[in-house]
Amino acid sequence: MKKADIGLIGLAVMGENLALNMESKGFTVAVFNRTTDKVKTFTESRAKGKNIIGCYDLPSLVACLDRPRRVMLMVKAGEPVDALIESLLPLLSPGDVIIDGGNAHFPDTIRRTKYVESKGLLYVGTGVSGGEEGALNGPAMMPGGSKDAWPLVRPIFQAICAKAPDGAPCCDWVGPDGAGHFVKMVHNGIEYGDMQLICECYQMMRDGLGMKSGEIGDVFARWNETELSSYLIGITADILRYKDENGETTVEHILDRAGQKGTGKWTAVSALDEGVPLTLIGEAVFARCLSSMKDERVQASQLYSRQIPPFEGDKDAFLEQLRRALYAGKLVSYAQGFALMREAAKTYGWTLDYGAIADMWRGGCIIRSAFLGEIRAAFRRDLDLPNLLLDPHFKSSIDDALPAWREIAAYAVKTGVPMPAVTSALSYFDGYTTASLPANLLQAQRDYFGAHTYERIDQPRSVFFHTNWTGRGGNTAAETYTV
Ligand code: NBP
Repeated sequence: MKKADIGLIGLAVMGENLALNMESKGFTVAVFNRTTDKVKTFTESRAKGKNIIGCYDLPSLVACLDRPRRVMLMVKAGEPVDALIESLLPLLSPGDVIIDGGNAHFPDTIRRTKYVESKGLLYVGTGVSGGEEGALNGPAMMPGGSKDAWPLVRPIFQAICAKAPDGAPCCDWVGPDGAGHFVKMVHNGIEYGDMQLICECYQMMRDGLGMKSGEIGDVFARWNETELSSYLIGITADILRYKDENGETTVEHILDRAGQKGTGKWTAVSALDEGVPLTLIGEAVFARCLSSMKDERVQASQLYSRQIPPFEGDKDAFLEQLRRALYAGKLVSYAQGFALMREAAKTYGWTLDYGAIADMWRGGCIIRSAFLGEIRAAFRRDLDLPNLLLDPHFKSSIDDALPAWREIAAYAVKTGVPMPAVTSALSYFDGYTTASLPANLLQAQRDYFGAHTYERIDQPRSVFFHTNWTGRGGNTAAETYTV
């Protein structure tokens, strides 16, 4: 019997669809699932008649595989991955590859790569984005881990992944150990930001302009024809126009409590660890937390009841301003996300190709958009660009959008329509583009109460001074360090 090209463990939504995708590209896939009924169901239904071999225990799965063996895990992230690695290690041989395609937290992938390599095997932690449909028809894939594994997994990954509009595979080697899962985590953080920005525009149209869902859907459909063209804007238009069997708009019946699985939070925590201002994604995570406090919000809304004033003005002109504010907010979000990757790359010793990352995200994944082509171009112009806001193309985009962005932020603040991502993005922009911030006063405060010292503008950097502000303190300064 022909041996399988790859083994796939975990037949939930992602695993099943990835197995079918691999098979459709000519690979033979051996599959296993902890609850073995699912193997039977799968092989007797969707996988019936295909080159998919159902296995009912791990030794049988491993025995089916061509060497060097490739085993991909598509199971719940966390402890199940460690448990499966432990079970697989005695069954595999040096040179075989274990691949984790789930949403692992990147420090786990760093640890697992070291561990699996210490046993003589190779390890790949790959981000897979695109949900159910992507898994079946072509996801974006962000692999990292043992570099020697790349030639072994590349033919399969680049066959099954999405292709960008110019045909380029949306999968390339990202870097060592946890680099792939880190980039996938930032992708998910950016996804949180994009979704939040879109939702804020929806709320402004609904509550600020008094528009109905279908009409708002039409606006998003029109925006999808502009530089905002993206998967998320497209599905937003579909959702807002979707009606149930009673002719009612489904979105209006959905409870406004957002769920989250943690990748946005990880991105924000990583930004705090790296000292990178990632305000937009942070706001997006907190906006989900705030939304989940439904009962408290209802109570507070009664205590602080307010009427959003009816909109008076040129609605079309306002909508165009809103579109520009969304674009500008999105640009800030990506600028912050790429800045985070740059800092993390230094911390973890990765060499990341930011143009290639933007390239990989152009197809298959949830944040796919025309905009990513512009980001790729910016990094092709300047490989070492520290922040997308410094790129000449994006500078002119921001110049175009800025008056509208300020109008929308001001209108939101004045009328009480919450737009935390749009407004905090503007605050970040204003801070980032201000040469002199009030941190001179802040340093003085720190020195006053804690003798934390300060640098002077008339002295070289890293020379520290302390003032005895009250005349009562001594001249001893605290250690100078940044945490
Ligand atoms: P889930 O994340 O819902 O995981 C279910 C799978 O994990 C089932 O096959 C289940 O087996 C298996 N599993 C669990 Br739970 N505990 C296990 C254990 N201790 N040992 C072995 N298997 C175990 O599935 P999913 O939504 O297909 O996602 C798979 C991975 O891909 C996750 O890491 C997820 O975060 C990631 N991901 C998901 C999406 C998406 O859109 N759903 C997108 C991108 C990435 P059982 O049948 O026996 O319970």
